[in-house]
Amino acid sequence: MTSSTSTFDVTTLPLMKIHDWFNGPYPARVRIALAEKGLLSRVEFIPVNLWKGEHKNPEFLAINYSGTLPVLELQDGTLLAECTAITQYLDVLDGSPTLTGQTPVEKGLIHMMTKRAEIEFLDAVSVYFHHATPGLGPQVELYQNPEWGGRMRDKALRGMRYFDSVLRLHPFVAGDTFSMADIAVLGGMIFAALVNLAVPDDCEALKAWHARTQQRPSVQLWRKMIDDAGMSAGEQPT
Ligand code: GTS
Repeated sequence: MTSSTSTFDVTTLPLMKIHDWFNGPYPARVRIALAEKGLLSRVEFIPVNLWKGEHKNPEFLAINYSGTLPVLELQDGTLLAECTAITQYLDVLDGSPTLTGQTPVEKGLIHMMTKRAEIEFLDAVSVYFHHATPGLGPQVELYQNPEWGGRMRDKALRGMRYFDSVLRLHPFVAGDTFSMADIAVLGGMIFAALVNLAVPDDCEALKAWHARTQQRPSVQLWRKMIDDAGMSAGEQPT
């Protein structure tokens, strides 16, 4: 992790706010990125309760037009939505990007694989959740299209097979080092577990990569934040 290898003093950074919901799959991506960068102590988390539809309230839509979490708020009022944009910002703060690539080729590959992780896997699981399962409940899910949701479930399974084939070739999603692309696939795995979408048995490389990533201090810190709240990833509060 950058915190242990860099001389950069994170305590010089102004405090940031993250609007999120503590056990959501997309928020997990930014929380893991924060942990990778050793920045968790510089962040105040502002809870936005998805299950109550707070992300669709006019006050929150003024913060993020898309009505999604997470959102990073800087001290000067700058608002950054989209996990990729937030991760990119966090990664260059210390002048030593570890998650988004150093060279032009690394940057290009990581961007491509992150986008693929979203399109082919994570976003597909999310559409399945919102359209073909009860999702966030009838008060929040005002329009559902179960057929579309079912197609996206199949797409997500194809996505798992694609990433399995990628991980048969190299240890991480975008090559030889852990990156933002791995975090995006982790988001997909977190969401898939939440909706009981099992990884096909023959996706051995994907499973082995997943087991390896669970040993990373960043992933363990993310899980601890959820455990400390007494809930599992994505579980609905009572
Ligand atoms: N493209 C966005 C990103 O990368 O940040 C997607 C963000 C997203 O979909 N976030 C989820 C959300 O706000 C949060 S969670 O479901 O993972 O907890 N979903 C609510 C909704 O109604 O779509």
